Amino acid sequence: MDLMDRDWEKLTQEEMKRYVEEHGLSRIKEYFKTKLARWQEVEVNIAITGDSGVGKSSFINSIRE
Ligand SMILES: Nc1nc2c(ncn2[C@@H]2O[C@H](COP(=O)(O)OP(=O)(O)O)[C@@H](O)[C@H]2O)c(=O)[nH]1
Ligand SMILES: [Mg+2]
Repeated sequence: MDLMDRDWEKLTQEEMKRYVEEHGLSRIKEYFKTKLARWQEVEVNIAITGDSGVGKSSFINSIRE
């Protein structure tokens, strides 16, 4: 486990503790539901590089909604 994992774990523990203190243990399911859905809101920038004709445009077109 590297330092970043530890930091993240500590932050998560503190956040969970705060949530339980505020909302009670019975609402913990909501906490995880919200927490696990957060990845959907994260903005991700992707760069595609490569030689001409290797399929960059096709790849970009296929992953676009
Ligand atoms: N066999 C194969 N051909 C592909 C694939 N992706 C793209 N191509 C073909 O490779 C050619 C070049 O693709 P393109 O997306 O224009 O490449 P770009 O120059 O990197 O943008 C096109 O004729 C595509 O149909 C693939 O995954 N497999
Ligand atoms: Mg292209």
